[in-house]
Amino acid sequence: MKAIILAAGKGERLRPLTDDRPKVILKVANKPIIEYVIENLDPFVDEFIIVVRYMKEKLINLLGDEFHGKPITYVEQVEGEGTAKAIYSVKDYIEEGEEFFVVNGDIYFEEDAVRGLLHVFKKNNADAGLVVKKFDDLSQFGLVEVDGGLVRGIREKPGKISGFANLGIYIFKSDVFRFIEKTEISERGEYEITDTLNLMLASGKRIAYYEYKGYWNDIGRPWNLLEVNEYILKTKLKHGIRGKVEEGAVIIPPVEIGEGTVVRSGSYIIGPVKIGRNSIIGPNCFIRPYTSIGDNCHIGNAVEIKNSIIMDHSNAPHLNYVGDSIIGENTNLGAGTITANLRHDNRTIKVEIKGKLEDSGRRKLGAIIGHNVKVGINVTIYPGRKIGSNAFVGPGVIVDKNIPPNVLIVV
Ligand code: TTP
Repeated sequence: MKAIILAAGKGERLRPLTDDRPKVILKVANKPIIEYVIENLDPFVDEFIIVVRYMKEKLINLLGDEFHGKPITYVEQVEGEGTAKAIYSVKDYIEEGEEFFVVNGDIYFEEDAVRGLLHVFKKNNADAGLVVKKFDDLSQFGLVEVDGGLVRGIREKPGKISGFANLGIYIFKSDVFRFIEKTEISERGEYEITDTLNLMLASGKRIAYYEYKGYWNDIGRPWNLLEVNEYILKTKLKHGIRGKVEEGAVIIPPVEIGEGTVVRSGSYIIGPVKIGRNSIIGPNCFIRPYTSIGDNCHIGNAVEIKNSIIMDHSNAPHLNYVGDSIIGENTNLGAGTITANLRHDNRTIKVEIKGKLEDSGRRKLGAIIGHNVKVGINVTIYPGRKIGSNAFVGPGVIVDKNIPPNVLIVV
């Protein structure tokens, strides 16, 4: 069976981290999001087809043309926006009557979701299938209405009600393309696969559903990266030191340290923490739980980091505090630069997403800094503020507003 992975989206809500790359290659716990998707589909499929468009070269260069000996084919999305258009792009790769999985490339889920879906699809002799999960607040999701083991309808963003959410994991047969051809553009200007599913239901097709009880996250907004990072480190991390730890460093498991990394004396690391290869940690730094630090990073003297993602080739080298923050690749924090991660009034932190303020629901959220950023000394970054990729922030700047990419900001 083939798995179609949708990875053509622009990932605008994840700016600045997607300024120069597709969101599915962003690393969580030091591994690209799409690799978790592929690994969890792997036991059930013998071929992967990835639908690409935005910054596709970066994704193709990263994954190459096979995974565990199974071929990966890249297909450019046909003109138009939306998941239905993305799926339609693979029409010529699917034979008449063939069954195939379709999965959003930007979600985190585990194998059981796919196993359960396949099971209910076969058992119900269905024409299509999807995975659902119960949530108390469906305002960000599609509500899947069910009855007698089958789906009866899907309603996008039904408001603050509880029910089954559509998780973006499907099985289709080749006749889905016929229904996509009849799918009309939605209010938000996209061709949506949920509209296609409603057309299928209206014509009497049987759509099975599997209720998944495991962990799932839709990595649409920056703080979702922190949530998934925390989940993976909490549940999957195995203690293992492949680098060098100097005498006088304290490591409280589980901590994974990659080859070539040196942890210098006086560093105090409380797991779960994951550190990649060839990084230099310390001397005298404090790394607290749920932190992922990539390859070739430098975390220096008197630096405290907690609950954060630091991507490859980035540095917090002197007197920094990084809390509940995401730092992109090849970014440097000047000495004394501090991220604030808590409001004095203790209210949840709002972040500007596509021009609108959205409540992250988090009391603690620090900075979201893009790739190739140079931050000067003694910069103070307010909670939930973003710094665009390739920006230069001069010394002493107080970042109380988002900084766009490719700019120079001085006091
Ligand atoms: P979304 O998260 O809805 O869209 P996006 O990835 O463009 O992100 P944003 O809204 O922040 O700009 O997409 C859900 C999944 O479908 C995701 O895996 C990307 C994929 N997708 C496509 O492949 N093609 C598309 O045209 C769209 C809109 C999404």
